[in-house]
Amino acid sequence: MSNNVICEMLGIRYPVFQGGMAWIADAELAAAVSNAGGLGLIAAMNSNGEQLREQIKKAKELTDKPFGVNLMLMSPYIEEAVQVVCEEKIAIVTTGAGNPARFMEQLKQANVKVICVVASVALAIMVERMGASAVIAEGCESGGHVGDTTTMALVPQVVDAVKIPVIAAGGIADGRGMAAAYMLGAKAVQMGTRFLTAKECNVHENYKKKVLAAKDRDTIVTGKSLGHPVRALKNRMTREFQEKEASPLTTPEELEKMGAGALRKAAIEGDVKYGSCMCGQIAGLVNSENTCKEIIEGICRDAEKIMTSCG
Ligand code: TUI
Repeated sequence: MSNNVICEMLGIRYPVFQGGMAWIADAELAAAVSNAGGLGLIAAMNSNGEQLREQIKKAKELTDKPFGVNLMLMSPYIEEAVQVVCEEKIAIVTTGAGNPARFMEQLKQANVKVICVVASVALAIMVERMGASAVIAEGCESGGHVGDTTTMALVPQVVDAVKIPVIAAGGIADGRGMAAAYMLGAKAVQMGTRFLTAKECNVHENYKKKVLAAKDRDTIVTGKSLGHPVRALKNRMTREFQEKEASPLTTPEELEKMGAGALRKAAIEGDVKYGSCMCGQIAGLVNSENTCKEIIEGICRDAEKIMTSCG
């Protein structure tokens, strides 16, 4: 992808970001994506300051290509994570699940390029003013914490509202999705679900198998009543959560307790019945386990082919 504004800004070969999936996006996955020419990201969510530093050190050993850290703004360790990112001279950070305002100064001072995940035009405009280098417009097709606007509707509206480059996320897993994102004005794509089944992804085998077997209507959003809606594969956990959420007898504390630790349970322990298998709506399209190199090269090749034949 020559002359791509995101590739030039970040020093990467292909305009493909790997989502910062909590409990899943570790140094090995990030390095594999970066070695394949995309932008790998370590999820800071998993770890406190020292654990994050360890992951960063490991990624530096595994790749000499640029990689980044994803800061989950609701994380209890967020302050430590920002500090470690600055100390370790990480060049690129993505932020998600909130407004990054209180960390922008510190990150910019440390020369970190900040790329914010936004689910609305208003936040895109706000982070551009605060000095974000780009925004990731993430539609509600995504897995995990979601907003309420689709990728198809969100991306062109964000593109029109800001001057910084826009990366599209949510519902993209192949060359057709990438080409569609370009048509909407995005300059790059971010994928989570597709990399969840990558050979180099260390997520528990049960979780991977469940994603590979998933069909189009197999995900559901729960947690709206708590103010943090989460998309995951339907299972015992989401059904019970849904029932409890619909009952006037359930307190928010009870629901929070059900959700706490559920992602770890699925991703690390492999409990795909009672754990939370966060996953995007595009899972039905993800049917094979591939290396990060195969995924990235395949998608970029297919997107180019489609766009050339469009004329
Ligand atoms: O952050 C994500 N996806 C995530 S975070 C996560 S960890 C988690 N675990 C349990 C419960 C909740 C979270 C799993 N998946 N994606 C990026 C993203 N950011 N999607 C939507 C947003 C977003 C939403 C609102 C960004 C900003 C925002 O702004 C609100 C505000 O304060 O203006």
